[in-house]
Amino acid sequence: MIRGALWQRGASWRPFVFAPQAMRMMMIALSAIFSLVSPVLSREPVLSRDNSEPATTPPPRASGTLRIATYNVSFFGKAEGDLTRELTTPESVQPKQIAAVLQRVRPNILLLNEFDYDPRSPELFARNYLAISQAGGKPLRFAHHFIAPSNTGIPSGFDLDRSGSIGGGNDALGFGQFSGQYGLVVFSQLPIDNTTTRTFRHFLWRDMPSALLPPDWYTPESLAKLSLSSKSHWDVAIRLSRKEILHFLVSHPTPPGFDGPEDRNGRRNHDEIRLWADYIDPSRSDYLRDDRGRQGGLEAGASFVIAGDLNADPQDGGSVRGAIDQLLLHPRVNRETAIGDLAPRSRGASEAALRQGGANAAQRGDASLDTADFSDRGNGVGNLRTDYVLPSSNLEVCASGVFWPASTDAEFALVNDDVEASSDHRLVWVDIALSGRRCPIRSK
Ligand SMILES: [Ca+2]
Ligand SMILES: [Ca+2]
Ligand SMILES: [Ca+2]
Repeated sequence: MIRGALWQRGASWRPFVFAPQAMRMMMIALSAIFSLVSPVLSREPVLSRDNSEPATTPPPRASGTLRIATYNVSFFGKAEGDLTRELTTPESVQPKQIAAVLQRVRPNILLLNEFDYDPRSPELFARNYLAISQAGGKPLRFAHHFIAPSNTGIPSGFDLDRSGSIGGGNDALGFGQFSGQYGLVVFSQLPIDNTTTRTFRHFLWRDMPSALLPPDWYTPESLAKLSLSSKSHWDVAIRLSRKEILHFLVSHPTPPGFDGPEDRNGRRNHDEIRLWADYIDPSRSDYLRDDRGRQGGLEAGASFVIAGDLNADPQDGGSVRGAIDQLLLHPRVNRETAIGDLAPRSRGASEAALRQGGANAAQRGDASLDTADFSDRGNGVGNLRTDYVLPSSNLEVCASGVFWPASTDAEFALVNDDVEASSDHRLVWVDIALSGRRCPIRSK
């Protein structure tokens, strides 16, 4: 009954409607792959599926398009070096599951959030997990990556949370138990131009005009130290051709909770999102200064994709009202992908909200847009849309989706639900047409 209703809804919003024949072939192939070669699927997911439903695993991207993804992978350890040690062997369950998801979606450009900072870790993950077939997937290779330090866990030297003592995660420049916890990394199959790439780790919150700083909370001395970015903000310059750059604008603003009535984290989350809203607006970006001292933002006409776990849902959860609308309603952001027909969705998210109930039942947002499976009980906020891939309005978007399998899909074993298998977030992907190329014809 419920499945039927979901499919009715699903049929109207899928960006692609596949020919039933091709769809069936794909589902049959997928079933075969999963039943034959799948050590990670030993949890015996329910395999009986209605073959007319869209697959969680997206179709291969069309030629002349580029697939861009963001994924909060929850790769954080309890202490410095934990993740690096884990990635040194190819046997750890969580990275195997994450790599299995990535091998299904097969992005060309990828941001991972919550990836503890260590310059050695990206290569270890690439070599020991992505380059090895996981659950029947094809190995996935990225020739390039970008990683840089994060503010998380770096002591500020001030009592930022006003607990009465100095020390611990809440008094760090960004919340974290050790330096670089919850960092980020970008993987790319296209070259990264390191000279053009910019970072905004050191930019001070107080230096943002009309910053939303909590009134009477921070001392002037602490504000002279407190960065706006809780991790870092990077403009990673991806080289599409000799002349063309795609600016991959990545970040991971602090979650809006874990504070008091002063809402210092909610306010910082708002302004961390605002950094990109200002950066892409030449009339508002003059004040920005990157870590190498270069002033200003992105020139008009540049192509960009904003990506990351931005910790803000347009309708539900605890972020400052309008925080994410700074980007979703920004004139330079592709509106169809932000709030229109091409906003990334999944049938699995709708199904999860219904099945899990609790806080989800009282929410206002469209559950099919959710990207994070948060707690639904007690004070839990329920499932939210927190992860975004937002191309600029001058880019043509061909397709999009969220890798969120329904409980009846074979891929369900790859994601957290009642069992912690991989991450509490889901991968979000968007396909864009390369310049001079058009999207394949879409049927609606
Ligand atoms: Ca403190
Ligand atoms: Ca949930
Ligand atoms: Ca929701």
